[in-house]
Amino acid sequence: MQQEKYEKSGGRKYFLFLIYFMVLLLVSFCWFSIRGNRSYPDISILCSPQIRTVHIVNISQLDLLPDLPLERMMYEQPKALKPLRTDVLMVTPWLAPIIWDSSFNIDILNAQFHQKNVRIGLTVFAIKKYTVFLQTFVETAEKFFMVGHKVNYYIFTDRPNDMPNITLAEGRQLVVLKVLSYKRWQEVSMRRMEMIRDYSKERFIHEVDYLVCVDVDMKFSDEVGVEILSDVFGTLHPGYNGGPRERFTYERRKASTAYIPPDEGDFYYAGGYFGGTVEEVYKLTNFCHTAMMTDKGNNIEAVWHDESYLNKYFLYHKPTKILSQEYLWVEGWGVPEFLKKRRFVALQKNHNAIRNKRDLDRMRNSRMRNKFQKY
Ligand code: 5GW
Ligand code: MN
Repeated sequence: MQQEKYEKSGGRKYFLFLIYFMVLLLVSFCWFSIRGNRSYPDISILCSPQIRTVHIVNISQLDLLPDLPLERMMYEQPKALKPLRTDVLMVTPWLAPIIWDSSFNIDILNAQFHQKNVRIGLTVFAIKKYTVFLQTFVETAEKFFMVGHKVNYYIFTDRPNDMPNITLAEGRQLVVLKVLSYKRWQEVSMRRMEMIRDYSKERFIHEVDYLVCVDVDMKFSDEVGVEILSDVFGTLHPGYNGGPRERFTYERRKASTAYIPPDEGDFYYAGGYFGGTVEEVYKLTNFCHTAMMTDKGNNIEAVWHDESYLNKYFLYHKPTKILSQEYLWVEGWGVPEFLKKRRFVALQKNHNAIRNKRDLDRMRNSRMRNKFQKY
């Protein structure tokens, strides 16, 4: 009896299990078929775009780089075994070119820079009586500076009303930036670094690609074009042509941030002519201004002011291009054999008319006079 009961209940259990299994099978079949049906349209939609998506993901930035070939040009073939000049150094030990006449083809360079639609800012300071230099400066720049390119003149002055009215060529504009003047002439000269830095951040970075920062007591007398442009460039001071580094008038007091030891230094760079991309000029001017402020806090001022700090900067941040003395000469000086062009020359200043009596007393040890005597 018990055996029979057992068998009966075992049979029922088996039957129930079978039904349970069938239901499970049916439910999972329905589930999969519904899911399957639902996913079909998804797959068909995704299928072809998926292929495209995969394709887009595989495109690299490198595939999107524009190809900008130059047009056919006729010019003299460069010769690998024939140096263009042998009388001057044309490249630094860190392979930065030094720009001398007949070392470049301006047509090739113009074509390259026109393609980039380059915009150049020329900064100049005319504080107090130095506004007298503006007319000649801008007029000669119109004739010789970056002709055919986009140029913004940035004139920093405390006397905006002194700005002469000059008609500019197309693509060029003049921006007058009103700034405060400083009592000491050294400060007038040095604070240029701070102002160029601040305006680079605020304005220049949005308006131009390169900055060229120069003295105003100057005139252009030959072409100055895109051959000068590079990430960061300095200019050989006209007072030094290859003298030994220990004779350069670098700052020699260790207490100054501008200090350069006698066994270091490449060239003596002029304070009145440097430039580069806005980013690089920002870094340079920020360094110089910060170093000046550190020194000021320690009651020390470098011997040739902004020029000393610039020379310190270039010692450990090598310029990517160097302009020869063609780009910074002095009116009335003789013309040495190596100087084929005088593109930008310092005017002989009538010191009495331009500078204050008090300034003149302090200028007895004038930096230009001192340096010029050494030439
Ligand atoms: C005034 C007195 C002595 C020295 C400089 C100034 C002075 C310079 C000034 O009264 N106003 C002024 O705008 N500057 C700016 O600083 C000019 O842009 C000037 O070109 C620059 C450097 O001064 P320089 O040109 O007299 O300096 P050096 O070394 O070329 O003789
Ligand atoms: Mn000057």
